[in-house]
Amino acid sequence: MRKAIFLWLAFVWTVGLIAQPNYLQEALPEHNARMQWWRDARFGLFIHWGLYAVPAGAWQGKDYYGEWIMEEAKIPVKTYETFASQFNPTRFDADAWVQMAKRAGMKYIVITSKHHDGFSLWNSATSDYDVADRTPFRRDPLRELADACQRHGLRLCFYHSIMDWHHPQAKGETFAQYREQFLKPQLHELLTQYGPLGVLWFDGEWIEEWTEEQGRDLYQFVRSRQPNILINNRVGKGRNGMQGMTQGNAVGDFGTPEQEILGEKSAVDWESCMTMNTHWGYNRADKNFKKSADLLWNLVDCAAKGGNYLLNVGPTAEGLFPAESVDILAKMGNWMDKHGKAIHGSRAWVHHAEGPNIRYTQGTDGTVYVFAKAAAFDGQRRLLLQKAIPAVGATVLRLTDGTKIGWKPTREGTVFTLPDLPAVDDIVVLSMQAKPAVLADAPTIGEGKSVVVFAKQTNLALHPANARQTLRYTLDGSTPTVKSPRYGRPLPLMHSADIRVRAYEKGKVPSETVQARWVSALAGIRLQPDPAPQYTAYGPATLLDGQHGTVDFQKGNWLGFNGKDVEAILDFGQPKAIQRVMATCLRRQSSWIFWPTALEWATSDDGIHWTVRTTESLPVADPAAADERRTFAQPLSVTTRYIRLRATSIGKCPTWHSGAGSDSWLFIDEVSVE
Ligand code: FHN
Repeated sequence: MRKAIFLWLAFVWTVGLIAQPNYLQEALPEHNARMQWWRDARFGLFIHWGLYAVPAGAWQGKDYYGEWIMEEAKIPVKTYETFASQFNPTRFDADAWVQMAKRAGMKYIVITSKHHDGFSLWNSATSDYDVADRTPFRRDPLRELADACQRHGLRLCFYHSIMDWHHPQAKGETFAQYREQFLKPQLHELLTQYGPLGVLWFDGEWIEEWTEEQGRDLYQFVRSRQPNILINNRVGKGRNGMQGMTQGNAVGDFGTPEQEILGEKSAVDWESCMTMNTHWGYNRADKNFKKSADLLWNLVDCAAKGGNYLLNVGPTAEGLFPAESVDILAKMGNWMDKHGKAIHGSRAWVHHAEGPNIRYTQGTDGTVYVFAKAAAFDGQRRLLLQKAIPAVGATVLRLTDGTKIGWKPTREGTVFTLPDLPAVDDIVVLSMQAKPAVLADAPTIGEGKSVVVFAKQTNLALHPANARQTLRYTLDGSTPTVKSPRYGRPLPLMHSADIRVRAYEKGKVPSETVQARWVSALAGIRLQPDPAPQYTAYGPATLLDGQHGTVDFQKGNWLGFNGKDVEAILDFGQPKAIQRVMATCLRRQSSWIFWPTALEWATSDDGIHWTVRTTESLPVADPAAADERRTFAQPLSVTTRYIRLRATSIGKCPTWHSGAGSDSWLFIDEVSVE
């Protein structure tokens, strides 16, 4: 009899394994159905909560840590574990948290079930390093959140770290045991005991023990327990760094840009996650909170580009949202109360933007929504749109109060007139039935390069997309209008120019503005290695274009190198007397960008035989270092035809850093001489 039962169970288990669908081969209709709620949601709350809230960012006289405090402050495991006895969030109220999120217009909550520190924020049967066994709190906050989300109609999701600093087997040769005997059993608990989950949001996948293959296996594992759950692209190894989008056919249902928003619209699902201040976990000293108006614009920008916005709160060890976060959520909710229908359920429209201050979305009923910052208006009450053409007789409404908005077609586009001036932080939203304007095709500047370096003088040729076009241009970086100079024949250039060109064509809206920077430089440049694909700006000429990148490094104008030294050779074409050499580098450690350890300058008359003239050692990276762009200058009185700069990268992120052991970044711009 026993044998028969065993054979039956073995048969059932085997059939179960064989019968498991391959969730990686999901048909598009099924995939779209599964993504639907998430695409409609557009807006979610991220919560980083755990033992790190006890020190609240402060340790041994420094107060700049966050959820990485154990690693960055090198707190021994046994010492860190003592935080558990101090974790007693008696003021935790799951309903209050969920209602604040709901009131803000958020549709899902992603909370850290386990962050890198290995502490489980639920009553885990797999580990006693959890909130139920190690803290005076003893309750199960994830259970209470699951119930509260059920009551208030939000989706509960879990952030779960693959990397684990606490589990003794979670590295090296024993990693497989950690994965099979700890990571998966814990996920099984979360997937079978807290009801239907919206998303499993993996993180910490960058460790060398983790592979794409293990990610695909884990994806199947999770989906086999909750077939309708969504899983981000950090389950595997396909994430493109902080830019977050999936490379190749790597596993995961959506991309995860972090602390940044895609520059363009994407037809691929993606979600930008961001902090309200500068820390994910609670930091008592961090009062650097963003304005609610800016966070709302981030949400609008994400929705316009077809993405979601996951905005983070780091609760205190008492179980409270910081007062600033409560205030921000309330202010965002006030705006979402009136304008949420332009976000929730929306999708990207044919045109997602019109300049920096106007965005578009489209509702499922076809309604076009226009989001306009106060800066989009002409200082009066008028707004000019070129990319949306209201249907004849269309009623245009301002969502704030349902006011009907007057509009009229003009040669430049459609002019909308508000009854009153928008306030400086307003985001005005108009709804209308409209069709996308047909833009004139964009012209080309020269050979289409966005930066051109020329010596002394050159001719600037502008090319229309077709013979019906008239080109209007500027050379000072301003946006061309019908009143700007009309292009006729190649323009002689003796100085650097910020070129902007628009094409005008009868029956069409003027083209997008095409721009390029033509630099009258003293030198040609050779660079090795090539910069990383995502940080090539305008190629090597970027180093000579006279424009410095900023700390907000995604805005281009930096050349980024991942884990590599850099060599740049300037050729003046003939011997040149110089006095000083300079190079500008970026430090932004939260994005794994560090200054080089040294800058070496050499000269040569033939580009083959070099004389090292000077070597400058740069400040050593340390956790307290603030973001900074700095130009490093060295006196160098010499007459030479060639200058060579060698920048030595730190190579790997330092041991105290969140990316410890991973390739660091070296960002460089503006190699110049005087
Ligand atoms: O190391 C984590 C960090 O602590 C935080 O959780 C962010 C949020 O997505 N993810 C990792 C850094 O990329």
